[in-house]
Amino acid sequence: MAVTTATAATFQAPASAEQTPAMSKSISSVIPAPAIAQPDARQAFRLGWGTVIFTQIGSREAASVGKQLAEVLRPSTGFPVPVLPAFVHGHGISLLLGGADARVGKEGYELKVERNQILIRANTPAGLFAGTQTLRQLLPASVESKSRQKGPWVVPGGKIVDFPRFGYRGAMLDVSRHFFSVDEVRGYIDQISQYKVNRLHLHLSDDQGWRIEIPGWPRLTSYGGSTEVGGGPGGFYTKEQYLELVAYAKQKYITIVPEIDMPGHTNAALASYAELNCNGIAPPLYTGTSVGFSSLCIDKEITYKFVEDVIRELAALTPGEYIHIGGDETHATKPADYVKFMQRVTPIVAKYGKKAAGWHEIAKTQNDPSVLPQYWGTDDVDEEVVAAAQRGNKILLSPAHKSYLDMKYDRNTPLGLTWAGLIEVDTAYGWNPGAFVKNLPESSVLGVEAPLWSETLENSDHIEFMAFPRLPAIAELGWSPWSTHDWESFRQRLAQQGDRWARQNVNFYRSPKIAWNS
Ligand code: TNX
Repeated sequence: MAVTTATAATFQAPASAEQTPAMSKSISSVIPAPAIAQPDARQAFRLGWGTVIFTQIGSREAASVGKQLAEVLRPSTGFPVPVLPAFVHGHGISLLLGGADARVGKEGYELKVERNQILIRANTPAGLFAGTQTLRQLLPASVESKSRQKGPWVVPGGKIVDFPRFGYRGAMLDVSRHFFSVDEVRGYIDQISQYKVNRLHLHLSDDQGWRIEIPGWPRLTSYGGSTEVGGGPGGFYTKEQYLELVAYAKQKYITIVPEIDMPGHTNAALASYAELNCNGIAPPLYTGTSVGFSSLCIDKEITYKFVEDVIRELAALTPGEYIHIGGDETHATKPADYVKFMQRVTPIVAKYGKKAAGWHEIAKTQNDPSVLPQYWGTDDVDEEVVAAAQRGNKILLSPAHKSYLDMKYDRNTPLGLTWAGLIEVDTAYGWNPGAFVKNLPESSVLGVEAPLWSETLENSDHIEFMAFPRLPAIAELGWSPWSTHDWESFRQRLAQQGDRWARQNVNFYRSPKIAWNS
């Protein structure tokens, strides 16, 4: 077994094959770095008019993965790229279920690139999808163009056996501070799915806006969703729109994790329903960016009727196992009340068949080992999180000074905040989730998540500028084995993404740390 460190230099162009720009890259030149990659300089596959995508007979999902791949390939190559059930193996790209290396597990895949065929094998359609994302990156960047481009369309030869280090590889989008439309969220899903991210956490409520319809509480959205930071019109998702997002994400093997932040960060709800306030008076809507001034009323029974109605609905809309109940920055809730609230609310999540995730402050409120604290601290010490792990809880890592995509890159970054520091792409890449929090063993780490808070972000251009190139750095920390971790290798592989983003119209930040290829 050859474990490469995914350096760009390992590939030698074969004497017999045509020299093309694509040939300067190796089968390991992708993000996230593959677990195991063996370049084979004697092999290379060239896409042509006759290239067919063959998909596992009888699997609708394999067919859908094949179709999604064809939809990337057709506009730029101009080739017809039919997608057919795999009765025959010809000159083509085969997506097959079963028969893969045992190590690939549930989300991994095996990819073989030979002169006559490309073969992706996996145990699940999710694995096939992951394999096709690798394949995209092995083609020239121009394959990402929406219009016809000149080939040749050469894929470097060799074999990959690939599988994730962590099961939870997340991105978070704050759709409360500024609202993002269904199309804007879809766009982000398209982008993050290319880096094998498998969770999208949506921060659906905060002081500035409530963004998801809840039966029986119509003012949450009609009033509570009617504005955003800066006083713009805000918005919200109807149940149908939200389910559309869930289904769209599912096609790309991403599970949406919904968050309703409570008991703090609740001004939008408190403004919508006076009865949720201890004094019975609804505060005005809020369009500023302060935090920590609002709280649900811990001693009122209606609070728990409200919370249960919300959790019941979120659970019904959620195929995944987690509902995120927030719990951060509750400066307007007395510490004892916070504990009381969480101890009452986490069992409601269980009642509807889900597990509770929460910002890491939740760790101090209970002993339930199914709760998932999300660590967002700015250093590597947290005794309460470590104590929770010792009781059996899994921990999700989002250290703010490393993984917060809303922090500025440097002092001149036009968007973003600075409270957790300046985060250039080498800082985002430079930490080991398995050994980051002191005394928190890798076995207790469920995975990583890169949050994108939107106080300063208003549209997809803004989202993209903050997420790229840092999101791929966090995605690699979540997927690739630590043995592949190497800044030099990463920065070379990252440089090759620039042209891909340009072709996809992704408004990325041209970090001066990277020698971009376009
Ligand atoms: C802290 S991180 C928050 C958010 C802000 C974010 C801005 C966390 C759990 N809470 O309310 O949007 O900082 O970076």
